[in-house]
Amino acid sequence: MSLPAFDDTIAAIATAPGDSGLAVVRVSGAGALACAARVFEGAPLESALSHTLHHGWARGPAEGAPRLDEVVAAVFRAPRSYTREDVVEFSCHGGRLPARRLLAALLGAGARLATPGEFTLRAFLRGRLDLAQAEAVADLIHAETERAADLALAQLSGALSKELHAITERVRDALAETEARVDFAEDVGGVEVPPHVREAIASAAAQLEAMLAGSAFARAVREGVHVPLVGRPNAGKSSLFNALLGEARAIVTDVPGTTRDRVSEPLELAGVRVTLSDTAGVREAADAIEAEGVERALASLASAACVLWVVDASRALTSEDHALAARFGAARVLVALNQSDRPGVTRASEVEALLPTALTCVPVSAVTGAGVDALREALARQLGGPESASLAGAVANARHAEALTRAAGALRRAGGAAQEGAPGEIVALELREALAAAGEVTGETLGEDLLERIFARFCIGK
Ligand SMILES: Nc1nc2c(ncn2[C@@H]2O[C@H](COP(=O)(O)OP(=O)(O)OP(=O)(O)O)[C@@H](O)[C@H]2O)c(=O)[nH]1
Ligand SMILES: [Mg+2]
Repeated sequence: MSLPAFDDTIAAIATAPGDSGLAVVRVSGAGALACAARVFEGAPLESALSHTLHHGWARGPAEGAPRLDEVVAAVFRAPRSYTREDVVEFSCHGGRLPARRLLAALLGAGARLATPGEFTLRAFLRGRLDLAQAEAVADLIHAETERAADLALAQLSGALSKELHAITERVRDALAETEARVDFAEDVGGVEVPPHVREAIASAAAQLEAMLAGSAFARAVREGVHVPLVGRPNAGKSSLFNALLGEARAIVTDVPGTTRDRVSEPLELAGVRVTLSDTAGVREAADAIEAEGVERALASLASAACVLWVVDASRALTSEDHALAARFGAARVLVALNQSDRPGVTRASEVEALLPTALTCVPVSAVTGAGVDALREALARQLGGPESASLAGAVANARHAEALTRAAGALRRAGGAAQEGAPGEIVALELREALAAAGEVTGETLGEDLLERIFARFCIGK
């Protein structure tokens, strides 16, 4: 597969199907105005000025074809359009048929059906957006929290690109100066990298690393996180799950081993979409069904960035708690010291002693509701971001984080080599590698297959 040729004219429905007041069908390409004119009964679109609206009727392209809908055509002439090509956007009626009939008419008039994301791909290929901005379009469409939408909008308006550009410009300057010294070694006195260039490299690396430091929370905002509730049978996981959600979603009984299957529900915390899962109590299972549930509970630990460990503080810790604590791995652990309405037996310090990393323990009662708000707040803090943290310029995308980590690594190696007095060629090699990696974010250096994969995430019509 290769990128679609982009000198032809494409059309697609830009709005979601279903009952709605309006739908939008758009056409883009050198032939967009001619194609739109063939299905439009109204003012002559081919001679219409840019940024004008025209009321009229959509109809089939054949001579004498009947009207299909009453529409408004918006004309955008290149390069002042979303794709930088000639574009016509028809607003027609919503519902199942009007937009589909209009699209069929446009295809009959010579347009090709656009591939997913092709309008935005064209905007990227024609230089209206860089790749990080184009990806933000899909992020904005898929955003499920206000904060995720704000993050996508900041990236769309170029906040990330601008920060990166400032860094890569410094690296480019350092590279130019290093290469000049290599090329004219005799004239400028030796091929070693001078101190001010070394400093520029080190500070560019530090800036990239600072951007990456905030990336875990930005990714949580963009992608959402999965938080399983785990613990011994009867600790009160299902009760606490229900209390956190504010509804009686999972079955609660006093029989240990009540929960078998994993039950998941979404919850929004600090602008992050959290998928909370209630799981089976971990113990030596009594039957095959429970054993499968315990297996699933343990499996949920593997993919979780954060775990809510529910401990019944009215009972002593057992070897099962020790065994469970050993399974947490790299996940951040938040402890709910549940059943705090009953006389306490297990103290926070005993639980903390089970894990090598620092823990936050919050006393709660799933039955009285005491401490549940504090637990919600602790979980929000655990997800990484203070409520007020600015996400402008944040690295929210795993692909970006990976590329920038490589760029920072190459800069560190360049700085190290320069420090040791290595020849300028070696330093230049690493600097070029850093620029190539950073360029993958903005799309300056990217293969076609990767572009295809990125734009395949889009919906048709975007
Ligand atoms: N007093 C008191 N009882 C609680 C509290 N939380 C849960 N319980 C009771 O403890 C029993 C077990 O609660 P569940 O929520 O089903 O416990 P679980 O951890 O989901 O248990 P399994 O699904 O068997 O692993 C029920 O009778 C609850 O009413 C609490 O904070 N205080
Ligand atoms: Mg349960």
